[in-house]
This record gives sequence, C-alpha cells and structure tokens, in this order.
Amino acid sequence: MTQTPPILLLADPGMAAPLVAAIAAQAPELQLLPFSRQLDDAVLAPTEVVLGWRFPPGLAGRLPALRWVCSMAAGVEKLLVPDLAPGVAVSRVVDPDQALGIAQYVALTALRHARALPLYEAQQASRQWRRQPMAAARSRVAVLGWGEVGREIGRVLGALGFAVTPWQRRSGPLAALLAASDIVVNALPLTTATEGLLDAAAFAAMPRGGYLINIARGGHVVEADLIAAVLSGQLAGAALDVQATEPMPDADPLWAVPGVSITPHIAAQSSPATVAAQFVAGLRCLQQGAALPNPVDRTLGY
Ligand code: OXD
Repeated sequence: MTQTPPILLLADPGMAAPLVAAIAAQAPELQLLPFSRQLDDAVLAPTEVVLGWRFPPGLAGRLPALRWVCSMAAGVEKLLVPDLAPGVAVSRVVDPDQALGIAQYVALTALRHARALPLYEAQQASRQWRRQPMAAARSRVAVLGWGEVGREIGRVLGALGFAVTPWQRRSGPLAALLAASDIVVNALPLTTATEGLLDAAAFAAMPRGGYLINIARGGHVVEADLIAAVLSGQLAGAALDVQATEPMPDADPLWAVPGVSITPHIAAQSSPATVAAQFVAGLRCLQQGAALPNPVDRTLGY
C-alpha cells in the first residue's frame, strides 16, 4: 500500500480506541489521527480520508484535500453536511451482524407489545394472576425502509409469524398501509424527504391501539405528536431506540410517557473488526481507482 496522509477518525472516545486497535491489527502501516478541536488547519489540510459517523460543525470545509468519507454508521445524514465538497465520495460500512442485532431488538419490542407483556408486568406488581384474551390482529407490521436493516427486520419478524409489509418512499403514499398495520417499524434513512414523516396525521391513520418502533433516527418522528397520540390512547405506545435529541436531556417529556420505552441508541452497533475490515478494503479500492463498496448517493442521502 502506498504512503497516505493520516486518516482522520471522527469517533466518540469510547469507540476510537477499539477501532484504532482493530485497524492496526489489519493494516499496521496506516496512521490514524483521532479528531480533536485542538488540531489546527496545517495538521488537517493533508487529510484525504475520513472515517467516522458525524462531522463536527465547520470541519468538512477545513479539509481541502478530502477524497473519501467512510461512514461507520448505517445512517449517514450527519456526514452529508453542506460544507462537504461536491467531489468527495461517501460510502458506508454494512455490517450484517448489526442488521441482525437491530432485527432482534425490533423482535423483542414487537413481541413485548403484541404479547401484552406490559399488562402482565403491571398485573404482577399488584399480585394478580389473570389471563387476558389475545388479539390476533396485532400481528400486522409495516416496515418502513427496505435496505439491509429493513429486510433483516422483515426476515426475523416473518419467521416469528408477523405479517410484514415493506414500504419504501417509491412505494407511494403511506396512509393506506398505516391504516392496515398494528405495528409500524421505522428503518428509513433520514433525509429531507423523510424528516418528520411520522407525525399526527400518520398516527391518526394507524388503527387505534397501534404501536411504533423506531430504530432509525429521532428526526423521523414529530415527538410532540407522538406524545399526544399515546396520551390520547390513539397509540398504545412506542419503543424508541433513537430520539430527536441524543443523549436525551433530563427534561425531555418522552421519559415519562406511559407506554413509551426508551433505550439509548443500543439496538446494535457495528463491530470494530467489521468496520476495520471494510474500511481497509475500501481504502484499497480508493488507492487503485476501483469502485468503492457500498457507495452512498449524496443526492438521495443514503
Ligand atoms: C446508526 C448506527 O446509523 O448505529 O444508527 O450505525
């Protein structure tokens, strides 16, 4: 491999050390430069390659030699910043284990809702041994977004007996599918076209007692509308692994909505070894002028 300028690493401190170790194990000749606010323009200017999940504000405009941005996250919207020069290629890591992990999270939360576990947990708290009728109609699931993650969710839920219907933006209007879905799972990329898609009108279109599972981005959901829909009983609740503001502040009203389960963006993460292997393979393609694996269409946003 020919000598390259250091690779700029945009990772949270907890993620940076295992990634640096995984890349060193696979390509010891590569030099990594973890980003810090103290780095000045002279150090940043030679950067040709960025590996990360989000640009700090103003950074992309300070990288005049940038050629390639490799996203270690499935969602790339935080890298497609306005000051990213038009010619810079963007691609992403696609980790099948991450898709499986997310599908497991969705299966867990969908089954918890469909099998009325919160009801039995409440009964246990008051020592009630009471059987409730099961509603078979709870098994219709709309999966919004049919990329690697959406398809894996569909595969796992299908195997569990849920009737899964996929939806993509090109499938056309969403309302009819929402009206026929007891559970809606959001696995869409966040783009200007999908931001705020899950709003009061979407929740009103769902059958009363419906349930939302969001493993994509908080920006897809108008959270005030979701809270109103749950408090009014239109929705039974929601499982939100992602929220508009992460980390969620203490004062966020979502914390205390009965029926809403919050997890801190843990549905699944890519493994450092997979990120390292795909990044190194992508770098070789870049150096040889070959097509990058898993390219991102910057216009579409995914
Ligand atoms: C994401 C990820 O995009 O964790 O949310 O990969």
